[in-house]
Amino acid sequence: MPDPRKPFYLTTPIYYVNDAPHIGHAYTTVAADMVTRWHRQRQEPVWFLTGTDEHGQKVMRTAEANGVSPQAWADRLVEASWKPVLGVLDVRNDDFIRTTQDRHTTRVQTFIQDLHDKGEIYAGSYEGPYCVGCEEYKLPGDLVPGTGEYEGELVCALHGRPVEMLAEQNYFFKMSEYTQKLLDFYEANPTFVQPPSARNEVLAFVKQGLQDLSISRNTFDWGIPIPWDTTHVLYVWFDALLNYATAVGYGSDDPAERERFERTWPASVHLVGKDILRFHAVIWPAMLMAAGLPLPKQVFAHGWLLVGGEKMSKSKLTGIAPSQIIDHFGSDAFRYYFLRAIPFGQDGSFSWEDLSARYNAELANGFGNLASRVAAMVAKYFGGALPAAGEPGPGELALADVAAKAVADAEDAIDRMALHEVINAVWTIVEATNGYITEQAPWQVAKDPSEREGAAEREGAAERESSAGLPDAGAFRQGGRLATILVTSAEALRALAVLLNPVTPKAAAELWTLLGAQGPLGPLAEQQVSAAGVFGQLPAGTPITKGAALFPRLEDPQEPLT
Ligand code: ME8
Repeated sequence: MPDPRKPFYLTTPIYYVNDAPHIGHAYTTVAADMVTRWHRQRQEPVWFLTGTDEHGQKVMRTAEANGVSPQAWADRLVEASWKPVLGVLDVRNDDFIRTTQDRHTTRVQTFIQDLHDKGEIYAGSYEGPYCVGCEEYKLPGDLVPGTGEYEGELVCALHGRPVEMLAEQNYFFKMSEYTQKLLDFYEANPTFVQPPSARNEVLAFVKQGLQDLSISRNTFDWGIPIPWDTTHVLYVWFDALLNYATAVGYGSDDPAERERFERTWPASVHLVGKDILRFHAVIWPAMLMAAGLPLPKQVFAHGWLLVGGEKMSKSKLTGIAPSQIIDHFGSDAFRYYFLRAIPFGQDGSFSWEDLSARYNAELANGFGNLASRVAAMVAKYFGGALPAAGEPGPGELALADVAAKAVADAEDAIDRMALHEVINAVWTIVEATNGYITEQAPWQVAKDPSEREGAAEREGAAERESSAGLPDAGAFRQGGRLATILVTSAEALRALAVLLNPVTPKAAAELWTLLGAQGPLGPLAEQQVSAAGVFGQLPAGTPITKGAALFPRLEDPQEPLT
């Protein structure tokens, strides 16, 4: 039975299959995974779509260079690289669309025929510089003087390579008619394009006035045929943008699929890199307006991963495969690092040194060690069973306040797509709990004879003297200070497991097991974010186990480079 509520529907770009994924692609995908996992942890219905963009000249030329058909090339790359990387990154997408699938191609034809029938498309001719890297006709202002082997030529600012002059008979979409409609829409929907820097860029671009868009090509055939003139194939971007609608049932003959589209569309967020902002924030809404379909709620453009100060890319040989990092640090550390270290929406530089330093300081020493210490103390003083807490004192109340505030701040930040702020907020619990344990010094409290079982009944200094030192496990008093400190610390860890599940799902699951929380509280996935900060959930007697370190310290962080 499908959930009748409208899902939180989030998409990543569909990636070109001309090459294998690098950490730039992985960055968008793990960000999307964190956001959708967070919404799931809120117990909302969620739909998370990713996939591959397989038509166009870029893919066709790569296939030709490798001596295979574009379809065979795409099949190979999708199966060998693009699908497996999702597992490597620990990503839980609900669907994976390929633009060569029938469900996409037939529905795209329905869309384009509809636009044609509505008088939104006309035949014309176009001549201009085309960048195959961008799959886009360029405006004169988009080109820059080349350097090195391209000295004296004008090149694409993004790819640094010469453009090609194309002159073609094409079909055109009357995009110029949407200039004012789009400006009105942006005005009425101030959060449609985010962050503000992206919004400003889009506003400035559209205010110059839009040109009609060439949407077909007839010099090659690797694309979706135009239904009323099969000598043309559809422009790859028109085809690609439609994936967001076709994947959830747009244009299907099947009533169940049509119902799914009604229920799922419009998308809540299209998450993209800033390189493809205009396609998503200008062309796509104009296409939807022309078809009379609802517009997505938001296009969020994040910044670029830079390596050596430049946008990381395979074509410039700065590409790093996700597995180069994950084989050494693990998928949790990969996700945590990129989502916390780079303010989401801004550019950020990747460096092995920064990654190693954060891994050891924050994940191994800050978080992992906290879990190990608490588990070890419950084992040592209470035989591995969580004791009953006593009345909370000021230290306990302060820590519970930190947790409650962290939840509120993280919830606010996720709705603004400030992913780094979400993690910063959650991390206040890690820091405050480490501080609380240092301050409360449970190992000192354990030396206090009044903490021992039966202490109230015992009499005489001599007896107290004789049993000083470390009593046997299980000999400590339920409801005492030591018990209260450890229960409070375990409650902080419980909150962390829930709140970090979207970011570091493997460590969160291990922590849930370590805390023995499944028995009394049920599966981690079913815990509500909003209740995570409320202390007092783990009952006395919950078995706490000393597991392996969540994030073992790495002694040789440079290893992957050698
Ligand atoms: O543009 N830093 O596909 P693509 C951050 N098929 N993100 C990066 C990045 C970097 N250095 N490099 C790539 C396409 N990305 C089209 C999309 S959607 C209807 C069609 C990420 O394979 C970022 O999300 O070139 C960027 O927008 C996307 O990969 C481009 O992937």
